[in-house]
Amino acid sequence: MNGTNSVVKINTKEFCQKFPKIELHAHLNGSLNEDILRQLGCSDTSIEKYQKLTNILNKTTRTLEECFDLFKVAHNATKTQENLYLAAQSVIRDFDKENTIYLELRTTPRSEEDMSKEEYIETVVRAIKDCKNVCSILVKLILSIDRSQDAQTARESLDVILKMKEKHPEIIKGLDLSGNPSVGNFDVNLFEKARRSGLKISIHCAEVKNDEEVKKILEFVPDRLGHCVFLHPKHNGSAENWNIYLEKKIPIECCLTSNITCGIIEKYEAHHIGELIESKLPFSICTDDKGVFRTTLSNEYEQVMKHFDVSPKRLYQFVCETVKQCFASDDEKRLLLVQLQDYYQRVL
Ligand code: 6MZ
Repeated sequence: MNGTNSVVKINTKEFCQKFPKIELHAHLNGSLNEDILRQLGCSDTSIEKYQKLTNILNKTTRTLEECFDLFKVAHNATKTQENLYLAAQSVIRDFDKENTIYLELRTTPRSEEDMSKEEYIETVVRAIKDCKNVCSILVKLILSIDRSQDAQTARESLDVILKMKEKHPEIIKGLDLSGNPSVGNFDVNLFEKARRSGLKISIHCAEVKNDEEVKKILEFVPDRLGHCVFLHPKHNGSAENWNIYLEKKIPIECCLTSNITCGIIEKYEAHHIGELIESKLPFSICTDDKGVFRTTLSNEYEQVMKHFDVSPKRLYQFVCETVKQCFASDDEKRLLLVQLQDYYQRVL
């Protein structure tokens, strides 16, 4: 496959498997597959429940509530520090095995009977640090605020997150707003405080149609946005919000299989990543919840190549652009680019 005008046919699946990939939007508990859940001691009955629930995702009509019910199974399996540690490590290893060179893992700190929110974060940080001994992937952590939390709980969560960020500034890089998009709202004050404290911000945006909230989020200008399904006017977004977006050009984390499986986009070809590619707007290709939606990062890259006629060289250019959107340090970004360039010279 040497030369830019190469006409040699490639096996897209294999190519995407080997390609050095970047993942910017992966929820820890949503990334757990059935094998990991079994290893964590999930009983056959709860695995069956998980399978039954994931089957819901194959129905043509399903509600977002049904999709969000799935996370409860994983949450039950990660209630102890020991299981949470194993879960985080296995997710990192999965991404490493499929040649992901950089991962921003995100998770919502929970307090459980035997684990405080602080211990939750400490456990995930430990898993990330320990993975350095066995994996070559670079991993950073984004902590999430669940939008269904009441204001007081969200403020308390942020205080814990900021305290832990002071302790592990080389790992904890960002704050995310996630959770069922039909519940709760975006509290700008909370995110302004986080930004002042040096955290980068990524916010789930326009996963359901809610023009008023989308406007508030865009005017806050987060570092990145998740999903943005109902943002482009072609996808029922308001013209006003699209114009604000065009001024800011905030990178969008695109999760194709997730959006299709949740029933908010009909098929891959209809995904708004098509408009982003066409208008040269910044984006990244991500999995969201590879366990729940039964996907891999290689598969997401493959679907983009197949459905949007993306050549290997174009994919390489997209991923180099994605490096700029990472919450890593400038030195780390330079190293990621070197890894990509090295791959380009050897293979493309
Ligand atoms: C919004 C989502 C999500 O944090 O327990 N989450 N929030 N939209 C989505 N699209 C489908 N997918 C996952 O991982 C699971 C949690 O991530 C959020 C939800 O709050 C879910 O409970 P953690 O590791």
